[in-house]
Amino acid sequence: MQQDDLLPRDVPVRLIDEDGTAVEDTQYQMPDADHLLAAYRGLVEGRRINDQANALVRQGRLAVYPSSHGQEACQIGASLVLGEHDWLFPTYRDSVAVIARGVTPADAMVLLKGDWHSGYDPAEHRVAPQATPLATQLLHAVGFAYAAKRRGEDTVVMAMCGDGSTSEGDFHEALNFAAVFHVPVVFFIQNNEFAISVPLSRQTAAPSLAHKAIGYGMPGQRVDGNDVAAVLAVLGDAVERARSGGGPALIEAHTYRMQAHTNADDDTRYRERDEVQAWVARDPLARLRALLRAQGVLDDAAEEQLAAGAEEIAAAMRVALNTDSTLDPEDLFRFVTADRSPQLEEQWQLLRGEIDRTALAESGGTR
Ligand SMILES: Cc1ncc(C[n+]2csc(CCOP(=O)(O)OP(=O)(O)O)c2C)c(N)n1
Ligand SMILES: [Mg+2]
Repeated sequence: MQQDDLLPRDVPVRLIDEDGTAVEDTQYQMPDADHLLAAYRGLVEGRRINDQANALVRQGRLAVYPSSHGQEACQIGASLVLGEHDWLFPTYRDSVAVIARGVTPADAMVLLKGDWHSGYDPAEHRVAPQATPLATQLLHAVGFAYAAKRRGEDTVVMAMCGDGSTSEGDFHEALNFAAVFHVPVVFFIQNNEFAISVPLSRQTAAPSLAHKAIGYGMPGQRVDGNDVAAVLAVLGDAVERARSGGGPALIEAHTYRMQAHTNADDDTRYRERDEVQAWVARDPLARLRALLRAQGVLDDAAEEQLAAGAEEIAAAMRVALNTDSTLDPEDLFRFVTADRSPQLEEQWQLLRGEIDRTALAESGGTR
C-alpha cells in the first residue's frame, strides 16, 4: 500500500451530523434503512441496559459497572458489522457489544457481579471473555485470528480497547505481530478521552491514536464514535478488507465517557461539568433518531415498541440479578490447571480451614 493510504483522515469520518442531517462522503456510504433501524434498536436497548446496571450497582446486586453511556454507537457498531462466525474480543466496558452479539444481559453481568470470570460460553456466541487486564485481549485476538487464518477459515476478529490501553506494551506487540503476519483482525479503539482520571493528552503525543497504524504498516482511520452510521461504514469496510486477505487495520472512534469510570470513581474530581455537558449535544441516540424520524423510517408506534422491548430486557435483568447465586469457593481452584499442583492444593486447604472456622463461629461454636 502507498504511505498515504495508511494515514487516517485529519477529521474523523462522519455520516450523520450533530443535528441528525446526513453527510455525503466520497469513500463511505450511509448504511441502508434496515441496518440503521437495527442499530437504533441496539442503541435504545444498550442505554436501558446501562441505566439498569447502574441501578443494580446502587442496590448492591452488581459489584461494579463500567458504564458505556455515550459509547453505545461504538459498541453496537462493532457488534453489528461482524458475521456469525466472526469473533469479538471485548473489554470490561463493552457489555453492550457483548449483549448485542446475543449473550443475555444476566450472563454478561456474571463477571461484574463477582460470581465468576465469565458467565457465557465464548464459543457459543463467538465472544471472548471480557478482559479486565488492559490490552491483554489484543494479543489473544491476534493469536486467535492467526490460527483461523492458518486453518484456512475466513473468520475476522474485532479486537477492542480503550485510549489508555494504547500505552501498554501488549498493544504494541499485538499490532506489530498482526501487521507482519497479515492477520485478519480489526483493532478498534474507543477513545473516550480518559483512562480513569488520566486524560488522552497524557497517553500520547501523536496527532491521533489512528496515526499509530502507519508505524506498524497497517491502515488507520478515525471515525466519529457517536455516529453509528459512520462507525458501521468504517468498521464494515475494515472487516471486509480483512476477510478478503487485506490484513489488519486500526480504527479510532472519537467518543466520550459520559459517566464516571465505574461506580467506584468520582469524576467530578478531575473534569469540569461544562466539558461533560458539551457532549450531550453529540448524543449517539438523539442523532440517529433525528435522521430516522426525518426520513419517516421511525414513527411513534415503532418507538413505543422499541421502548417496551428495552423495558422487558431491563425487567429480566432485575429478576436474574435479584436472585442470590450459590457459589462453591473450591471453583476458584478447580479450573486453574487440569491437575491441581501441591501449592494450589495447599492454598485450597488453607481457605477451607478458614471457611470451616467462620461457619463454626457463626453457628456459635468455638474451636
Ligand atoms: C494491565 C492493567 N493495568 C492497570 C489496570 C487498571 N485500570 C483499569 S481501567 C484503567 C483505565 C483504562 O483506560 P482505557 O484503556 O482508556 O479504557 P476505558 O476505561 O476508558 O474504557 C486502568 C489503568 C488494569 N486493569 N490493567
Ligand atoms: Mg478511555
